Amino acid sequence: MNHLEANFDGLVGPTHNYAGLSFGNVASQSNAAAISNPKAAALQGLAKMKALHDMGMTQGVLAPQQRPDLNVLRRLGFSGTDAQVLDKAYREAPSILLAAYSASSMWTANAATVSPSADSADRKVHFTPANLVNKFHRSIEPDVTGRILKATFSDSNHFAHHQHLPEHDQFGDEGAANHTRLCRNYGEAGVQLFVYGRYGFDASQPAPMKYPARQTREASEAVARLHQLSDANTVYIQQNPDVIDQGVFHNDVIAVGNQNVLFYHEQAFLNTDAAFAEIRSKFGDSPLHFIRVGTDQVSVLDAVKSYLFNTQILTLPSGEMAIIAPTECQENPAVHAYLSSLVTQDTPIKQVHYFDVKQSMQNGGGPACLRLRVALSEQEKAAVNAESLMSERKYAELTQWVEKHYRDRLTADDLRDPQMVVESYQALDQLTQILKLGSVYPFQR
Ligand code: SUG
Repeated sequence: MNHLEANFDGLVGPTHNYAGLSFGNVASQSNAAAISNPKAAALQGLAKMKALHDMGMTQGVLAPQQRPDLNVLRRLGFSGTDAQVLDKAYREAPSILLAAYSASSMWTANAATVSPSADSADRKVHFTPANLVNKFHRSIEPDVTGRILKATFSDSNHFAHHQHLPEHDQFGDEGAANHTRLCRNYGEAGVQLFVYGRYGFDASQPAPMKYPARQTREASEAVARLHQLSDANTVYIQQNPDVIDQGVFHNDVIAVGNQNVLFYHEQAFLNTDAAFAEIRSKFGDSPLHFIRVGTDQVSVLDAVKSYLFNTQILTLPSGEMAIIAPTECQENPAVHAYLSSLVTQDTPIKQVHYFDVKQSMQNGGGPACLRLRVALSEQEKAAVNAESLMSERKYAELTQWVEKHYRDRLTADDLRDPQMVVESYQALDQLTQILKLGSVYPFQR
């Protein structure tokens, strides 16, 4: 039976803005208060989805969250009509208002961890939404994420959904941003790499000094248990705390894997040799490519600025691998030189395609942040909500929907406008019809 890896990208929501909410994420902090363009952001994301569809990939789309989240504002004591809630929050606690408006669910690499059926004991595809507890604006995502995932992958014969992990920093979980899977073919059992930034329960272990480590080892272990993975197909690796302190807030900012390729910066991990030996022994006998980028080739600073490792590595229908990179990689001389030479070397990666996702990049989200990978058999793919899959028609519908509902300029001041709530909820209500998701949003219940 044929197996494939689908990418489910997050559709950028109508309230996309730059709020500087993510301490430790350099781009988010340096673009705080910049003027955003939600329409351009959503169209950039859709153009990438459509391009991957046109390359013969299976491409899906995940709906954004309901924003602003007025329920969380009410829970925090802002009362009255919607307009009063917004106005009070704007005047008394603008940072909280910004958090309630964040369109951060676009970065679906953080939506959940997904394990394919080939690795799980019950032969189902497992999903655990990430609790994202390290950042308030993201910690309000997992319930609705769970609903969207259940509506998209609803067939319980094939898909198993878990509740997000308990909401505490000791179980901080950021989903697939710290998880990658190596395998020979998508349908064969593989090795799932869980990369953690620190231990939640053992303060004597190494940890970053300046910026937070969002993912804990204990969270990764819990997800592996829930997904019924065996020791033979899991490897845990600690992220190098020094690179977290240089702005590598998720492992997918410094390493990315696909099938038998692990593309990584030499400073990405702690105890790299031991971890790689374990990967080799669990992977089995066939060729495995560890593509190491040295600091002399690309510095950590350039990797963070260009998002060289926040690229997608795709296996195209021809069997060749391609890198999907942001245009920032083209603009950075060291990174561009590296990528141009990479495709001429003896590795499976033979193509590089550059995409403009600048609206997302300015908040620290590259091509790989925007997608959640789901490896599927043909049968499992047939069980996915068909309206969530990209096609010529779906692309046209979604583009029109964005053109109709989205603003092309948003500042922090605009967020006190009650009309934003009306506009955003109307757009989302229509989206659930386009994607045939049912009532996934609290305002629809
Ligand atoms: O969680 N940025 C996101 C970016 C997530 C990127 N994801 C991966 N690397 N997988 C974050 O830091 C910024 C929001 C703001 O500042 O407006 C933000 O949430």
